[in-house]
Amino acid sequence: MRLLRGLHEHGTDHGPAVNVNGRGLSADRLRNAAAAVAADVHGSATVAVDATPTLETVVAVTGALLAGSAVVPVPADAGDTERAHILRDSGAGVTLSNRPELFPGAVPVDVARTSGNGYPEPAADACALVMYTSGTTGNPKGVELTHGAVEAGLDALAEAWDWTADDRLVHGLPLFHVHGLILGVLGALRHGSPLTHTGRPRPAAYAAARGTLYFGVPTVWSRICQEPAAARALRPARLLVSGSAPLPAPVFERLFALTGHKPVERYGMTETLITISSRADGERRPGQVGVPVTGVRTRLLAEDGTEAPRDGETIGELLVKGPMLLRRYRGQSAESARTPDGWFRTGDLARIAPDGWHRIVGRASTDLIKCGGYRIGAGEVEDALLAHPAVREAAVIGVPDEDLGEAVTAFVVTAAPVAERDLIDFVAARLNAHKRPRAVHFVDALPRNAMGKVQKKRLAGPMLEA
Ligand code: MCA
Ligand code: AMP
Repeated sequence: MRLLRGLHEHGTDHGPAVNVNGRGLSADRLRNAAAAVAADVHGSATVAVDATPTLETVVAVTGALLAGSAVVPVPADAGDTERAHILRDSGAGVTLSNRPELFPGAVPVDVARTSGNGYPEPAADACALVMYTSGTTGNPKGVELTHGAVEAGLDALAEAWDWTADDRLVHGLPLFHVHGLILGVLGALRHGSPLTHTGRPRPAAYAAARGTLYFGVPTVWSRICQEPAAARALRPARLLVSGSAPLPAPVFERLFALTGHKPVERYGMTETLITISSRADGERRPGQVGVPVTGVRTRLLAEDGTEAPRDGETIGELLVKGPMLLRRYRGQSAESARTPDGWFRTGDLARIAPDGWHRIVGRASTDLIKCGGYRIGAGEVEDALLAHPAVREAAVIGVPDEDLGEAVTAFVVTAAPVAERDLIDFVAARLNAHKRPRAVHFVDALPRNAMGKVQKKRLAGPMLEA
């Protein structure tokens, strides 16, 4: 298939095409195992995949794509409410999982099975993936990405990063988001570069993997810098890439000092894939995310809706346009995902310098939190807390955190005594572990304005210190 063309060009003599947490498959065996999955799911428009960090997930996703189905990765640690929402909202007809206790009736995945069946090539405008991601309020939304969009997004990165079949890609990111799954697995299969997925993104595992191209979120790079021996083992690599959240300038500098590499930083969203990046053959600047990748144009909108100047000073909302944008949100019209002339409003605040370099300076809304590179909606966590019988009111914010970027932090007014630990576990069990608050503060009342709306800015200051 076009999307995974590197997998089909791979011969048998290249060693494992994919290795996840110590278990590998050659390209031939991956093709055959995926074809067996494709035979199981063929005819299902939408297929959910229990996206654990395993070889089974790679085979399941590849197989469902071969069959022409749209793949819905379900977070490996999804709690009951989140799992049920994704399965219902996506309309998935089949789920691929080896955990029937979580997914009753799921079709199991066996990487040792083989089939030689072939399937017709999906159209470029057919949906390849539906990626669930948080908004400021309500349940996560399904972002529909077509085959054409994913191909364009991955090819733009190959161009910017000189990413070829000669690279050996290493990362240990979750297989249910754009970064770990689309860039980190489908990118390797499209560009034909062997992949080592380390199971978890631990510094020692990155060091041992001996890749040429490494992906990480800022928390991963910061933890690698805290283990200098692991960081130094990355010196022979070709390119270290950071994304999903802002890379703090001190981490950039420390990584350079330890590894000899200035990391490439790139910016993107689930809805747009990666739109801005520094380049393998170009400069890298701490605190800046580079220039638009092939096919992408950007705009800055001032608060009054006029075009903001590209003077490196003026801050505006960033808009992006390009062939890798989402088709629509699941269940919504295509128009609701774009401006009438095709731009996507990112909700990120940026500056653009006269030389075209972009700097992301924050988000327009404080209600989207980035914790360890995960996008977490404050409203979703508040709803989960309010479902606990002891919680009367809840407000959630992101508090700056050296390790995680922002830490999900909750303020609650309770109707009955409850332990902080119980509330944290309650959210982890309903939504997922990474959305759990890292701290819960018990307060007598939430600060509200005259309209009754919670004033979150006041939570971040004095109430946190108290
Ligand atoms: C802890 N754990 C719990 C609880 N407390 N489980 C249940 N209930 C609890 N109360 C478990 C967790 O499940 C986990 O288990 C372990 O304890 C550690 O949890 P945590 O502290 O959350 O993990 P961490 O070690 O701090 O994780 C840091 C991390 C992680 C590895 C950097 O945040 C991460 O993988 N981030 C990547 C996010 C990402 O890929 N975002 C891309 C979005 P166990 O370890 O066994 O699971 S795509 C995107 O943003 C765009 C397109 C882009 O630009 O890329
Ligand atoms: P997600 O939908 O999980 O893909 O999160 C997208 C958001 O992550 C963007 O809207 C940004 O706020 C943030 N983000 C991604 N990459 C970067 C980066 N390099 N610098 C700053 N923020 C980033």
